[in-house]
Parts: sequence; C-alpha cells; structure tokens
Amino acid sequence: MDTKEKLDAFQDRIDRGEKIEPKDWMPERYRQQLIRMISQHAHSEIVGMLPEGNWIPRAPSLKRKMVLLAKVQDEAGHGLYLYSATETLGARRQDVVEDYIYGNAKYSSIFNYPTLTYADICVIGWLVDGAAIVNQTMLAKSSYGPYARANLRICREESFHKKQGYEMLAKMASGTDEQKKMAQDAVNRWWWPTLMMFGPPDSDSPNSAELIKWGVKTKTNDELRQSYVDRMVMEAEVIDIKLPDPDLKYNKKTGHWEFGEIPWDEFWAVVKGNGPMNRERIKARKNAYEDGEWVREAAIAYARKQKLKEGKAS
Ligand code: FAQ
Repeated sequence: MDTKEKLDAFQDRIDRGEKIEPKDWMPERYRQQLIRMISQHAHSEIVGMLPEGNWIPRAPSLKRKMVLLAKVQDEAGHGLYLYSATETLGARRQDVVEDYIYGNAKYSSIFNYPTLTYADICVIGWLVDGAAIVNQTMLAKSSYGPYARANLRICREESFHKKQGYEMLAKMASGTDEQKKMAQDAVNRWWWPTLMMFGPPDSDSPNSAELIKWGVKTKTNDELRQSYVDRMVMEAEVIDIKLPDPDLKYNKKTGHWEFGEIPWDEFWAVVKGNGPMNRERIKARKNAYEDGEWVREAAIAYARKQKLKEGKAS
C-alpha cells in the first residue's frame, strides 16, 4: 500500500539526494515509470545496433571496421546492463523484450532512419552519441541506484563513440569535394532527428513533472535539447560543417543558441510506427529473437546441468 506516510518518507529521501536501491520501499508508480523508461532505453541500445551494423561489412578500412565493430558491441553491452536494471525492479526480461517485439513498447525515434552512406556512421557517432551523452549524463545522477550506475558506465563508453565519430567526420569534412558533400549531406539528414531524441517539448511531455519530482530526470527535455544545441553549434564550426537551420541565432542575453521549429509531426509519425525504417527494424529484431530461441534454450539447459553438478559435488 502506498500510504501517505510512506510516500512522504520516500519523497524526503529523494529530496535529501539519497539513492533508492532495489530492496528499498518505493511507490508502485515510481517502479512502473522506471521499468517503462529503462526498458525503452534498453530496446533503443539494441535496435541502435542495426543502422550501424549495416556498415560493418562495408567499412572503408580494417581500422574503421574494428572501431565500428567495437562500438556496435558496446551498444549490445549497454542494452544488457539496462535489461538487468529492469530486473532489479521485478520485471521479467522475457516480458520486457516481448512487449517490444510483439507489443507496442517504445524505443528511440532516431533508429528509424536509414544509414545511406558511410558518412552517416560518422554522424551517428558525433550527433546521436553526442545527444545520448547529454541525456545520460543527467540520468547518471538519477535517484534509482542501478540505473544511475548503468548510465555512468554507458556514458564513459559513449564518450569514446562520440570522439571517434567526430574525428571521422572532421577527416571527411576536410577531404575531397565529394567527401565534404557526403559529410554535409549526412548532417543535413540527421540534425533534426537528433533534436527529437530529447523527447517532445516540455509543454507536451506528460511524464517529465513526475520524473523530475522523483529525481529520475533532473532536467527537462527542452533544457537538455538546448544544452545539446549550444555544444553542437561550436563543434560544427570547428570542423567547418553547417547545421541545416537558417534560424540558428546566438542570443547574447541568454547565452544560448536559438533554433528553428522542430518538425514535431514527423516525430510523432515516427513514434507511432510510421518512420522510414520502423517496420524493417521491428522485423529484424523479431527474426533475431525467434532465430535465437535455441540459444536461449541451450543456455538454460546448460545452467540447469551446472547447478545439478554443483549440487552433487557439495
Ligand atoms: N523516441 O513524457 P515524455 C542511444 C515518448 S540511447 C520515441 O517526454 P519521458 C544510444 C515517451 O516514451 C537513446 N519515443 O517522456 C546509442 C512517452 O511515451 P510513453 C535512447 C519518445 O520519458 C547511440 C511520450 O513520448 N535513450 O542513443 C521519444 O519523460 C548510438 C511522451 O514523452 C533513452 O531512452 C523518442 N525520442 O522522456 C545507441 C534514455 N521521446 O512511454 C546506438 C532514457 C519521447 O509515455 C548508437 N529515456 N518519447 O508511451 C529518457 O531520457 C526519456 O524517457 C526521454 C523521454 C527523454 C526519451
């Protein structure tokens, strides 16, 4: 029962900046909100392997192939830490995964866009990992201990991803005319979708107030989006890349870059399953899950045998 005394004591702990750990009492709604958010995050990391994985066989050199392989493997690892974090809240991994593959659990809108050229791989590293870092550095301070710690580790790895993407894009943007064009074209296609990663504007964000009250999020969608834009404007300038927004303008009074209207209709279409790659992404995940059934069965049988062996030995 979520009694008033319990809720007040819980809120006091949050307000004192204490971390909530799995065995601590928590309101049912807090638990449900965390499962929703962490599982969406986990699905995003896993589905996020697809657009980049598409270019592993076509990477331009052995070095680039190894870097990309390592990056994609890191994303799988992030998904696994996060699924484990949902299990600390009492969720069953199978239910969470199946809710995504057969149900309508969400994952980040950004992974529903195609990777048309190798420049897209550079831009995912720079812009997409860059946005993920801004969001997840905040989540590393989240009130729920296991989620905060998972994000701390994820951010360290995402920082490497971002640096390698930026380095590759810088190289491409200072290459031949054709390479420069490729780099700019990829930035033009990914810029607006990366701004959408932060979620709808605060005025349309039904979850923010509650998540902020409970210290799960410590900043709003718009605050994070603004700090991302401020950072990226500077980084784009250094490598001579233009951000595709004629309304970008520095406001001396606020110290921030103002930007144009985000195409929110496109965002909601993608979130509702009608983005350029939604169907393909879900199909790929469904096939992988179903083709991998025998692996899960074998792993369970092996674990059972090991347990029996240990039981006999003791
Ligand atoms: N896409 O009320 P809010 C990565 C939904 S990981 C799809 O504002 P909230 C690593 C939202 O779920 C990227 N749906 O929601 C990588 C809600 O619907 P619901 C993923 C979205 O929770 C890099 C509704 O709209 N990161 O990139 C999106 O307060 C490179 C209303 O929204 C995370 O998941 C969206 N963009 O704030 C991998 C981080 N935005 O559930 C490979 C954790 C909103 O009520 C390569 N999540 N919606 O039916 C969060 O920080 C938050 O959940 C937000 C949304 C900010 C995503």
